[in-house]
Amino acid sequence: MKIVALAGGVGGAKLADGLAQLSFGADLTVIVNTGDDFEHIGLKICPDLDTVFYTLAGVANPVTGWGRAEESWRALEIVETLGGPTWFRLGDLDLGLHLERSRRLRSGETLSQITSDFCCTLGIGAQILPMSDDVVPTRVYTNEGEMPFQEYFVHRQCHPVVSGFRFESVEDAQPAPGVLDALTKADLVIFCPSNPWVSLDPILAVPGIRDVLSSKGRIVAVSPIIGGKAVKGPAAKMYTELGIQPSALSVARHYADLLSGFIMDKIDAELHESIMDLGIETCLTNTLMTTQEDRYRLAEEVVEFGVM
Ligand code: FO1
Repeated sequence: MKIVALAGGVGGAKLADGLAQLSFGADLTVIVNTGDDFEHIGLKICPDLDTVFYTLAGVANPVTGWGRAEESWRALEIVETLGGPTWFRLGDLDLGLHLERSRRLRSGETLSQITSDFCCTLGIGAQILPMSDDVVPTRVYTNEGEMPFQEYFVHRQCHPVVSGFRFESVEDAQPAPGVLDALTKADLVIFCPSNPWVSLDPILAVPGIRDVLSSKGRIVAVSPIIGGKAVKGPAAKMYTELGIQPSALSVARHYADLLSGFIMDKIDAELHESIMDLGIETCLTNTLMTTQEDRYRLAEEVVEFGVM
């Protein structure tokens, strides 16, 4: 069976990891948001791509979810001593990847080629694809003006009041090689539990992707909102500021035109009927992925439900 997962950062990476552990791991393609990518201290940083990559390679930092396990921060200490920017924390091991990727990008290789090579080197069986090789930076509209995503999210810790997002130049972007083909051939497409507005919307905005998805019968989404709260990150604060109730129902409504099924936590059982009223089949289960076993169990349940 061919499965395609659309993923943003930590939540998406965890479910993708569970899917990769299923016996058909080699037939898994993960399409990853690159709207969060930016240039920092002269290097190209691809936070969501790297979170998926490190998680599937089994080397992700278990505390933060992003960056690497057993990290050290000597280089960052020197940057700080020299008066450079340290608000975006790049560890020594992590820096190795950014240096090598930046070098190859400068020599003219594409992000998808480089990602594919890195996956092979680390023995990742699943195919990880950036949504596009083109640069499509997410810009955030706030009460303090428009700003780049990482400036808002990490530097300003989401304090500015957000009123919307735009994905710069997305209309001119092309899906990365393999993206449309994987979606066309997929038996099941899974929207991972990532923030719909900032992690999956950039992917859906790349020309051609939504068109292919519109013609697919089997698309399921896993809610990143459990009991009105985001599992990780400030999604609930964003929702409130955008005038959206932070709930699994809002997530289901957001994707309603594309979904055949929706997986949400048992704690949100009272929303079940409202989601069924949208014409979407729902599955109630434990969606919190605390352990490695949780990832695998949820992945199994999502696939079983999705192909039913
Ligand atoms: N998130 C933070 O909150 N603080 C950081 O210092 C930080 C550094 C960082 C370095 C590499 C990387 O791949 C990710 C990093 N992230 C950091 C996470 C990341 O920027 C966001 O969680 C995503 O962009 C949202 O999905």
